[in-house]
Amino acid sequence: MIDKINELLQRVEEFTPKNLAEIEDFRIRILGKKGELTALMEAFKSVAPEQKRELGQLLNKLKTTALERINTLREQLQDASADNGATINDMTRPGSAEQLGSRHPISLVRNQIVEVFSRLGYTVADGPEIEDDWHVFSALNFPPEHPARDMQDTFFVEKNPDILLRTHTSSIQVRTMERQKPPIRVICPGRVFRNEAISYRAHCIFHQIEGLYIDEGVSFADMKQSLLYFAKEIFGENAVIRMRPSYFPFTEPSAEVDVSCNLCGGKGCPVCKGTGWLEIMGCGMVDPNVLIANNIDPQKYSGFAFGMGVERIAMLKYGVKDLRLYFENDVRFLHQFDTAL
Ligand code: 2NL
Repeated sequence: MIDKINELLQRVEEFTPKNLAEIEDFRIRILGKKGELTALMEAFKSVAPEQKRELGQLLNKLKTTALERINTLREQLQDASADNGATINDMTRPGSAEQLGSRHPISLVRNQIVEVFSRLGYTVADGPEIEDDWHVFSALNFPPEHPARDMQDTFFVEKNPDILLRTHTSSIQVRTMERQKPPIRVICPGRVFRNEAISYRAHCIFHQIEGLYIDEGVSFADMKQSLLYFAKEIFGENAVIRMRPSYFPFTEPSAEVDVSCNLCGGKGCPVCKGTGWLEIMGCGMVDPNVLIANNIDPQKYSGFAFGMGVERIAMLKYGVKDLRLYFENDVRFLHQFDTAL
């Protein structure tokens, strides 16, 4: 009887079924009313008392092993196939499709903006996020007491007043002017950092794109025409722009650029607050002090520069009302941009 039990145990352990039906057959043959284990249990009743202990333990082991093996094999087969007829080794079964991710809306809009300017002959430049005072402020004509240099607005690294997280991507243009003589035509996308309270319209980390064009005889009219082309490419061919006088330390004269509201066609709506206009960027003619600080002769060269927030452009383009959505990475939000561009 011991031999019979061991032989059955071995068969249970080596059993490799092709489908669920084979498992059921096997179960009936072993554990069914007329099954082999049931017969052994019957025979156990009449073994000699001194053998009962050993044989009883063996039979119990056989029974639990058989039940466990049948259950595991069943689960394996059910996992591998939804239909009962499939086999474990069917290499022709189609794989389960991975859900594809999508580009983040900020990347989509950044790429689109960069692409528009590359058509105008701009090349893309990059630079470090941890910067020094010179590249972020001093080379850009920020006076020593300018409020942007304050701890309140700028993140400093380990309280060192010379090492900071860039607050705008202009530092990339400064590094470009170090490397390259005019003509210069660069577009600089990147993350920037400001010590601001987070709200629906502000975040302490956001994305900017700045552009710089320096050559002989570059005029305000060149800037206006380039930015109008940009606005039409991003907001549609019916877009028009207007410029309002403004102030930046690094440009003179400076302007704020508005585009006609694409949602109401200029009639006035909640997004443009009834004005028909949306503010999209700041711009201006590069201040001669900036040219001098970067070893460019202002008598020979002139240039224009502009800067915009990518989150802001993306909000206006898609009617997103809360900038925080861009940072939460909720796939229900992100997947809406699958086919946007
Ligand atoms: C805005 C305004 C602006 C610039 C950025 C710039 C860079 C250099 C020289 C001169 Cl190297 N100007 N950048 C100029 C005007 C406006 O950004 O509202 N940005 C979000």
